[in-house]
Amino acid sequence: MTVVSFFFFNISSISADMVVTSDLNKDGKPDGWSYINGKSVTRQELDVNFDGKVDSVYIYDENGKVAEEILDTNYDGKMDNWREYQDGSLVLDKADSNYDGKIDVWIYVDRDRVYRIEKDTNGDGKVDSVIQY
Ligand SMILES: [Ca+2]
Ligand SMILES: [Ca+2]
Ligand SMILES: [Ca+2]
Ligand SMILES: [Ca+2]
Repeated sequence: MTVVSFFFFNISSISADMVVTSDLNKDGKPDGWSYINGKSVTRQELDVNFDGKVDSVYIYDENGKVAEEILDTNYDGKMDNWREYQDGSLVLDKADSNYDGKIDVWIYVDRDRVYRIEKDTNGDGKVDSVIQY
């Protein structure tokens, strides 16, 4: 009896917070991972170019809207674009435009309008160019 109840305890804890994988190109290898907490998807990871490395991560808020996107836009295995959303709207787009591992462009958005762009043009990690709209 003890063994059986322990088994059921494990099953319920898995279904409360589980990962569902998908295989979009049907090559037998997973390329999509959905993290589900209760009934809502909290996070999705995708391997868009099917090279075995996750290149797109989507994090969802409690209303099911995208809260954050993390992308590997040149598919080198390192993330280079971070987009933050508030209530489903883009507010900050951070990019590593030269793919050296350091963020060098910050784009601030308010109601679909870019109002500020900051850049680190010499790669020292500090903002040295600001454009304000
Ligand atoms: Ca696949
Ligand atoms: Ca990939
Ligand atoms: Ca990259
Ligand atoms: Ca950079």
